[in-house]
Amino acid sequence: MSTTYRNLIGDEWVAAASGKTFTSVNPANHDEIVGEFPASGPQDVDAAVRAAKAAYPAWSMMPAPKRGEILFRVARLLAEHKEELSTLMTREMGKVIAEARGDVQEAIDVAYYMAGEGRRLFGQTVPSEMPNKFAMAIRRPIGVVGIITPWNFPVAIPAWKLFPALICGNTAVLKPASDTPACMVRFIELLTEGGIPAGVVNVVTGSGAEVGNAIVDHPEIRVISFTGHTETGIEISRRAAETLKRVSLELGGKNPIVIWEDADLDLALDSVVWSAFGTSGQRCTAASRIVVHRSIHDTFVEMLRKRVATLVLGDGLDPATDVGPVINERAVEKIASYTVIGRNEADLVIGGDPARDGDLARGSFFSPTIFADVRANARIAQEEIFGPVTSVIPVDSWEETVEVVNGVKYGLSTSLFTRDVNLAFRSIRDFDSGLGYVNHGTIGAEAHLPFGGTKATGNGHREVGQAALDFFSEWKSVYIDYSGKLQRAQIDTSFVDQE
Ligand code: UN1
Repeated sequence: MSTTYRNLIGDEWVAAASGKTFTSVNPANHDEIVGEFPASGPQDVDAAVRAAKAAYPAWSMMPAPKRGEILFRVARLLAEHKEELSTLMTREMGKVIAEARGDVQEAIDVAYYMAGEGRRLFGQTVPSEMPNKFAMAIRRPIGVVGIITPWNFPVAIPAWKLFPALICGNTAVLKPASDTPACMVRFIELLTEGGIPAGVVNVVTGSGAEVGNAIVDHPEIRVISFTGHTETGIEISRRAAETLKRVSLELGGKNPIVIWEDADLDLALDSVVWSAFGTSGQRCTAASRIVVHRSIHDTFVEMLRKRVATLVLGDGLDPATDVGPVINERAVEKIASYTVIGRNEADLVIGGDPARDGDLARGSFFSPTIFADVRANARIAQEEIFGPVTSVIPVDSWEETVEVVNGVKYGLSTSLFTRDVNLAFRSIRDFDSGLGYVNHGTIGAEAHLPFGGTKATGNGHREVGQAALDFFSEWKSVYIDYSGKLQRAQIDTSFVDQE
């Protein structure tokens, strides 16, 4: 089943200069090796940057609507290969097949959206302060961008970053997470089949220390877009400052679903289970805190326990599976270390341990876990666990709710279940986050609105939607004076003075 994959540099698929390799394995079955990949280093990154630089003049000069036409073709090709890519994703990353299809669909959606931007890429035109003078701002491409992506959305997140970068006229060097390189390589193969010219997109697989750092340090790369751990993001920011790169960071979350006493509890239950245990809790937007009015705490915890007890763990390709594996054994250990902490901080309702029964012993599984009666400042309610673990936190008032929601270092996604329209609007105003939901869980952002968060979730940038165009283009303000004489801005104010 295992395949040998290579880096894409210019128009060639090549091994690492060192000849070294690493493998990726199926997290549901460690005996299944998905592929063997180049363990690349700075030399490979440098070759990729040179290829991206060489491709830049032609790609950036191609009219944007034409770049868009290529992206339309790419979108259609991704749609044709949706099932194949989704199956590969489940084998390599573990998420259940329905979710893998959603991941690929998100890439298709972004491809269509950004393809359409080829005919817009709107700039600004404004009236000038002076007579007989024209003023406008246009978008320009920046150059070679570096894209470093995580394993939890191995196709959607590369698409979020790459398609806006391409439509703006940039060329790219991508590094996938070491757990999911096959998804990236297959995705990029389809892009080249769709007609993205050689060198416009380059892929280098390998470790963060070897490949990631070389991308961040490379003087010819002007922009870095990264999704991953907060500590890594801070380190990237620091390193990238040396070469004055523009950096977009999409980092952690500790996302709350608030369930008010008037909420539709059945709806809230469905949404909590989906937001907390979908993707085995390995989403930046996962609901890892369930903030409930104390009057319904015990009722809701019991509803949740009963439902979670029915969830079936297993291989994501099996249609009976509700919850797939976590990404690897290191993740199992990290999650287990938090459930040890949690047992001392709160009531364990269900789960709490790695799942090793029968076939599950072949992979990296963790039982869906609920803690109840959790204090808002407990470690399990403050730190990102990135697994199928959620904490139910009781509150007594709306003021306390706002304090609890905002009382974490992250600010990605927040949600409120209520029938009270006034509270709904208050939550949008008062919850400090980049995504706000009402009567909907914390996951499920769409491709054409900005995605990102406040505080330690990032450094203020947003992905997808129009916001992504701002990140991947440079503004140029243009003034055309057709008065035929010297007009001094801010000095020749006679127009105003005459009044
Ligand atoms: C993530 O949470 O890591 O909003 C990305 C969602 C998806 C993307 C999530 N569209 O759940």
